[in-house]
Amino acid sequence: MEKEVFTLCFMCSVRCPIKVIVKDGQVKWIEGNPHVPGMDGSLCPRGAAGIALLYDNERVKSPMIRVGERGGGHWRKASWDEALDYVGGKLKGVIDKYGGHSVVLGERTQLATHVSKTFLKAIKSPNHFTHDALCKGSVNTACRSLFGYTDAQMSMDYKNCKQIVLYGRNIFEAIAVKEVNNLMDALENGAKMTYIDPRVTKTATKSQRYWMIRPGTDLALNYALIHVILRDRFYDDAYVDRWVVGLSELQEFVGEYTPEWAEKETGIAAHEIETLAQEISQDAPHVIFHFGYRGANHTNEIYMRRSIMILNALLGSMEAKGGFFIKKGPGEEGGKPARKLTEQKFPSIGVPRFDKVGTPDFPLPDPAHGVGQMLPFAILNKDPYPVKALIAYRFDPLMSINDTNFTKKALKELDLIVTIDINYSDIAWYSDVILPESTYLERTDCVQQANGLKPQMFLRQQVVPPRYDTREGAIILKQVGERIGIGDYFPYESMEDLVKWQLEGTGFTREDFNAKGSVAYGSKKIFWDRADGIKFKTPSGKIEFKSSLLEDAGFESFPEYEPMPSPPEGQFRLSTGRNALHTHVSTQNNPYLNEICSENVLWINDKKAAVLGIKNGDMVEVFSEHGTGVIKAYVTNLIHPESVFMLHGFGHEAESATRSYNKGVNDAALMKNVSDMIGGSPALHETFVTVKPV
Ligand SMILES: Nc1nc2c(c(=O)[nH]1)N[C@H]1C(S)=C(S)[C@@H](COP(=O)(O)OP(=O)(O)OC[C@H]3O[C@@H](n4cnc5c(=O)[nH]c(N)nc54)[C@H](O)[C@@H]3O)O[C@H]1N2
Ligand SMILES: Nc1nc2c(c(=O)[nH]1)N[C@H]1C(S)=C(S)[C@@H](COP(=O)(O)OP(=O)(O)OC[C@H]3O[C@@H](n4cnc5c(=O)[nH]c(N)nc54)[C@H](O)[C@@H]3O)O[C@H]1N2
Ligand code: SF4
Ligand SMILES: [Mo]
Repeated sequence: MEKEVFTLCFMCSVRCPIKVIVKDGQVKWIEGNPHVPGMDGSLCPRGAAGIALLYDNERVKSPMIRVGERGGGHWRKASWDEALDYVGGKLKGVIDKYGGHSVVLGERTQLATHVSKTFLKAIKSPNHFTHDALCKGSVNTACRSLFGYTDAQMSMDYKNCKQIVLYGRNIFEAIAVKEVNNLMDALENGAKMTYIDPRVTKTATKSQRYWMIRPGTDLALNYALIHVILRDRFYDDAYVDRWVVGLSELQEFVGEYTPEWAEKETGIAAHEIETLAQEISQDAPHVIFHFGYRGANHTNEIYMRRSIMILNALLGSMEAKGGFFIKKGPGEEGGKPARKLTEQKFPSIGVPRFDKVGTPDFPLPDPAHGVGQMLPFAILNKDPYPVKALIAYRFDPLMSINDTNFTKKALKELDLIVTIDINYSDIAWYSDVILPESTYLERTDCVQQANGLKPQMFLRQQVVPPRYDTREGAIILKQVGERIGIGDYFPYESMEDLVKWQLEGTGFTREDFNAKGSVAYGSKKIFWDRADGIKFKTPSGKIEFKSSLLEDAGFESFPEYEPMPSPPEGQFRLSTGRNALHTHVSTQNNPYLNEICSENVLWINDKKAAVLGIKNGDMVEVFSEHGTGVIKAYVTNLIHPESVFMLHGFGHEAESATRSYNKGVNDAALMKNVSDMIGGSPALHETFVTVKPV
């Protein structure tokens, strides 16, 4: 018997809508949901490898309780009752002794995030954090400082853009399928792409203009672009007049940042900067200066991300066709969003967060996400109070927070580490208990509220029953909750119950999702009127170049540019990123993907390599003051001489994941744990490394 199920991919967090074909109980085929514009039946390589995840026999197959030393790799199988009782008992002990706030839950934002937040609120812990700060916290803060919306509340109309500028936004390798398809359509219709990166990526090869920028100097480039646009009055006068606060301050500030000045800092010719400014303003407002997906590079990241959005604002691209738009929610169509468990009443908390977000020490990062990389500091310094238990839910602090040795040292201090994962991740390997979740093809999940030009809801629905003794995350947390006396906050017995509860009052039913996997609140695309109808959420109701968010917290709107240091002789600035074949730290053990890409290599400039006596394919030692690794060199002229690059997510330590164990190098083990202390992102590209032949 054959059936078709419409659901959502989860080989990465993009959650592309997919169609899955099941024959005789086996998943045979996955493709992009043909009912969803922009998917067009397509998938990325990771999405196609979802079948290999389902049938991977190296997943975590039942609850596991550690025996012996933490990280020693000795486990015993446990029943769910035993594992849940064990976790409940330990958690209760920690909460009774140190208070609910000594428990931290870190997760990759996902559909059941409202369930985890509920769990923490119920135990009076403010300490929920997501991956967001580690990925793009400074983009989030930059957007709030200008528009009053987070980056996640905004998006881009790729399909209709006429020019797009990408700052290391490697869109054709760091993939979201709809974005790729829509941008390809735009390019086929004559749109122009400018790509800026110290490394020639696949996206660089598809662009009309590529600039091999000196690493870390994008802000200087943008100040020069802004300089030209203001000097030559290329900006959209009427739009800026209506919507912008602080133009004259900006004008005065960028006066000294000429293209000739920027050429010296960035290595990009002044006349090229002039040409881009002129050319792109002719296509305004149908232009996108992309604010970046991963905005976690340097300690001044918030200002770099602000500079990108200032360029968009000057050319009037907010709420323009082919520009940026603010995502519209169901309220725009008179509808109601899906319910969340966090709408319940909770006891008040009364202590600050472990990362001090929201206090004068760290006022601006988004408290809805927190700043995860502060966890090792909070644990080791017992500041603001002792943290004693960690629940890692679809998140791996050992590979995703920089300076793995330092993070490990901190985690040693904890009384309890519980991991909810599908794989033997490094954090699972380092935990006390692993509670295995069913994979996305095996579970129904919470409703996805998908705001956009057209507000919609999507549903991840179970395609096949779990192959092993695994459960859904929202059920696991409820069952732990029942053991510590907070069960009443989880008013459901199954995921089907929870979905029905979420849909109450929306006017839609569970059955409405069967035909296409989604429901829509209306049929038209909603753009607000650019002349007078844009609802910015800043205190002024305008785009704040001169930002009240920053200035009220004691920070400048326009800080002077500080030159980016070149690495000392013999060293390189280490940078990191993705390719199309892997998701962060998750997929390296996937049988299909591992077969095509099983280890990372170190990109190094050919001239620099020659001086060091390194040939293509040689094994090299790469080290920083934090860690060391041995990796294969990829010697090429496709990378700037100051930079070396490695893919993120390799060098796994979990031995049970045999295909990825000890393959390649973990970038996080080399990088230092420093942050943009205004915006909230870690500064992933602030580490210099030495490279030596072995
Ligand atoms: N050094 C360095 N650090 C980085 C980055 C970098 O490039 N270099 N990138 C940063 C960025 S941009 C991001 S977004 C973060 C990402 O950081 P993470 O969120 O930690 O990384 P992921 O690989 O997305 O997922 C982590 C875990 O989720 C598990 N998982 C996958 N699917 C499921 C599921 O269905 N259920 C459950 N319970 N678990 C599942 C995986 O097995 C994996 O262990 O890392 C950031 N940190
Ligand atoms: N296949 C795949 N796709 C993904 C993901 C995945 O794990 N795998 N993850 C998703 C997530 S969570 C994220 S955050 C995005 C990340 O998406 P992106 O931000 O587009 O991609 P990264 O691969 O992190 O790439 C960073 C790029 O920045 C370049 N770079 C380094 N230094 C500089 C510099 O100083 N200036 C400039 N302009 N560029 C520089 C690097 O060479 C690299 O090519 O991808 C998303 N899509
Ligand atoms: S981008 Fe690829 S892996 Fe991510 S959800 Fe879409 S198809 Fe799945
Ligand atoms: Mo990310």
